[in-house]
Amino acid sequence: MANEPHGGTLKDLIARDAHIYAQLSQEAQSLRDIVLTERQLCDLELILNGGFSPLEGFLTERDYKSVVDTLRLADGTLFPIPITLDVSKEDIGTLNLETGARIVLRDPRDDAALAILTIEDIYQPDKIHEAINVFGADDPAHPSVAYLRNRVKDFYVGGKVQAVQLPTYFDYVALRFTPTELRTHFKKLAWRKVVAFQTRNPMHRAHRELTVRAARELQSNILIHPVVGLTKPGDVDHYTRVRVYEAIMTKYPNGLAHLSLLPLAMRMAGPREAVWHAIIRKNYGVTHFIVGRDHAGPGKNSQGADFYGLYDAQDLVKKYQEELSITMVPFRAMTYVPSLDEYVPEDQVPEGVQTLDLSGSELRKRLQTGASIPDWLSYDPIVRILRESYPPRVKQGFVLFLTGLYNSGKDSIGRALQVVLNQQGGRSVSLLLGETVRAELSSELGFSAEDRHKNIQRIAFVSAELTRSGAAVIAAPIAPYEHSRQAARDSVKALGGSGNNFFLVHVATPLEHCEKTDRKGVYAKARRGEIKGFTGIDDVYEAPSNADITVDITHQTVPEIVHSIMLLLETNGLL
Ligand code: PPS
Repeated sequence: MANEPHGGTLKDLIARDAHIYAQLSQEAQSLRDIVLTERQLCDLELILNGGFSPLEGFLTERDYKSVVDTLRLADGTLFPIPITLDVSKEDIGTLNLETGARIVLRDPRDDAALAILTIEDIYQPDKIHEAINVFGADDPAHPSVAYLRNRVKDFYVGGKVQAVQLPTYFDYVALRFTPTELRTHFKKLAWRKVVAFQTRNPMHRAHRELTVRAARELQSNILIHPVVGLTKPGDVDHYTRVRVYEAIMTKYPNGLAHLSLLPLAMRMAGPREAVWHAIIRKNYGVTHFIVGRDHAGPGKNSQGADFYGLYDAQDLVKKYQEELSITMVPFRAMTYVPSLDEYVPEDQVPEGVQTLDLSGSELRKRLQTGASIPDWLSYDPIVRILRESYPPRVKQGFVLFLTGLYNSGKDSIGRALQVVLNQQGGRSVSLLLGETVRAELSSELGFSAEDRHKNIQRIAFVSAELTRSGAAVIAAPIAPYEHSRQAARDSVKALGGSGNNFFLVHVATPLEHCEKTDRKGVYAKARRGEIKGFTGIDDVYEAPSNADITVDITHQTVPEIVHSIMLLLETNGLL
């Protein structure tokens, strides 16, 4: 039988309000609205589906203060994380927010009306106090403290919500179960004991062994319950992770385990978060919950120390074990013992026996270099999925951004590079010459400072998109301004590859040579004033201060230049 919900009743607001659906959606059309942030959307979904039972809305000031100070709602129910709806002072004015007002909460992705909130109060939180109490320190190295400081608006709106509908998803829909659906599923399969495994990372063999070991000890079934809402910045994206989870499910004995996705916005609040996770799992009908080492840990603080002790989360859950009425299954880190071909909790490894470990950063490095990943660590299909999403450097896209004066030789170098890279193979090669871009993308732009900047940002946008798809991009505009080139570098960097994928090549051929060899007579026209604001003549060219390589066709041949650029790519692991 599924576990009791937290507080005694599952607050499935969708089911509760289904009979007034037509009335609520009609009313929603005439109310003012708040378009939710991504995090508020995750929170609202779990309020609506009962995952946050006994909450029926966003915390009022009384509940908020009580949760922050005592880990309990004002009525004494354990609830360790404040679930709040933040708005700005301007929002309060323009939306006319006041006690008693009804307001629609909308999905930011499709504007769908999800719920109607009746405002009970509007209050100004003490964010520093919240940071210290909930996260342990007002330290912006903690992702949720940074979020609180930079993203959370200054006022909170408290009140209950009525449900219109759950957010619509297009990804992994069949794997998204609400608490009610999961409870029905457990009932159908006659699962009486279920141990849940929370994760925000790809799963490997250690996780499979850990969960099976727990099931064996408890004689239970397993719920793999990964977070697909918001996790720690820099985590593996959820698309990749879910493919990994689907692959690992095939490694469990048939009928032992079930995979369901949790649309939670994590706070990385360590011990408090572990208690919160336990409450959520209880609401999903789970009876046992695995808490491992450094559960929901945010990493290092600004002094380089851990925010929480490695087993603090286990201690706090233990403290509330009785009233949580979900049994914690504490786990030590697992380590591989080759002589047993088995993973064993680190505190149970027999004395003197050889063990093997491979750190997360070593695994990332091996993915990056394409080096082999041992069988004892993972499974082939999982490694394949990760390699697909995180291709090694030799498969990643990059941009060679050639900047220089008109007729500096950058077009000839660009064309030669295209041929050499095509000969090398392995990537599609795109050449974006200044004149091509001007004709195809920027035909309405002129040569004012503003238009030149716009032109470069268009090149940057296209280059970043191509790079993301693994192409080699050679761009060769004049690009006379440092800030435009820097913005282009930033656009490509924002893709977050595993190394540098943007190379600024300064074609520093002196103006005198560019002018002397200008067969088309463009410089001559500029000198005569027939072209105004011509780069190098009566408009500025800011020489790059941070070029990755500087070349000059008065000193080097085109093949020599191409060779030096290819060596730069090789040094960066791209060839
Ligand atoms: S920029 O500054 O990066 O946007 O310039 P770019 O897109 O590379 O364009 C260079 C081509 O435009 C012709 N042209 C000018 N260049 C510089 N300054 C002025 N005022 C100007 N007016 C026209 C220049 O001759 C290059 O032409 P192509 O077609 O490449 O020969």
